[in-house]
Amino acid sequence: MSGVRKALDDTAREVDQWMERLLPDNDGPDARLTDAMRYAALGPGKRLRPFLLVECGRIFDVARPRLMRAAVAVECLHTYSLVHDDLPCMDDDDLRRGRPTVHKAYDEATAVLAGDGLLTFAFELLADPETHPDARVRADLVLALAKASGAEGMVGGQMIDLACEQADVDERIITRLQQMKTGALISASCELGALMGHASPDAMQAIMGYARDLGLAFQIADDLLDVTGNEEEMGKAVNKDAGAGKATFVALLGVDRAKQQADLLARQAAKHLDMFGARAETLRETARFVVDRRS
Ligand code: GRG
Repeated sequence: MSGVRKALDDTAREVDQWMERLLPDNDGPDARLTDAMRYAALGPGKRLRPFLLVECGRIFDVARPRLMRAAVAVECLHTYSLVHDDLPCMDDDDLRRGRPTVHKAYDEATAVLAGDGLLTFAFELLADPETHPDARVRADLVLALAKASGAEGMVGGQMIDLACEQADVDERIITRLQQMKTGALISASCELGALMGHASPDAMQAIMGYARDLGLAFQIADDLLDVTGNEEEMGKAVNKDAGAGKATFVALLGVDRAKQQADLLARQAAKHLDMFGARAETLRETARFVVDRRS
C-alpha cells in the first residue's frame, strides 16, 4: 500500500471515530432523522476532504483534536451534498458508497431532512469554541465554508451543471462549473486547516493554489472514472454522464487529453507547495493519488 493510501486510511478511521462520537444520536420521535444522518455520514467514503484539512493544518502544527472536529464538519457538509444530489429530483441514484442511497434506505422526506441536518451540523461544529479557542478564527472558518458551499460555490455549481445538461459548453464554462461544484469544497477543506493554523498570506496563497489545481484534477479523474471505472470499485453507478448529456472534461476533451490534463494539474498542484519543504510531502503525494485512484 502506498504511503498516502495508508495515511488516508488511518485518518479516515480517526475521522470515523470522531463522527461516531459527535453526530447527534436521538432515541425520541426524531430518531429516524439522526439515524439517517449517521447512515449517510458513516458510510464508507474516502474522507478525502477531512484528510486535506488535517494535512494542511498539520503544516502549521494545529492540535489534532481541533483538526478532527473541523474535519468532521467538512465531511458532514460533503455528505449532505451527496444525499441531496442522489435524490430523484437531482441525479436519481439508488447506490452510493456501495449501499442504497438515503432516500432508498429511508424515504425522500427523510433524505431531504438528513441532508439539511448534516449541513447545519457542520456550521454548529465550526462555531463551537472547542473547535478553535479564537472567536475570529471560528468566524473565518464559518465564512470560508459558507462561501464555498453556497450559491457562489457548490450549490451554484450544481445549478450551472443542471442548466448545462444537453447544452454545448466550452472548456471555460466546464472549468468554472467544476471549480464551483467540486473544487470549492476541496479548496475550503485546505483553507480551513490553514486558517486554524493562522497561516501567513504567502502560505495561504500557496495552499489555495494547490487546492485549486488539485480540485480540478480530482474532478477530471472523477469524470474519467465514470467512463473507465466499474460500479463495484466505485460503489455507485457509472457511465451516467454521457447518457445524461453532462458537461464534463471527458465529453469535451476525450479520454486521452483529459488524462493528460489531470496529470498536468496534479504536477502543478504539488509545485505550489515548494515553500513548505518536507512538511508537505504527503500533500504532494495526495495530488498524484487523486488522479491515479480507482474509486
Ligand atoms: C445537491 C446541494 C447539492 C450539491 C450537489 C457536490 C455536489 C453538488 C454533488 C455531489 C455529487 C457529485 C457527483 C459531485 C462531484 C464531486 C464528487 C466526485 C463527489 C464524490 O466525492 P468522493 O469521490 O466521494 O470524495 P466519497 O464517497 O469517497 O466521499
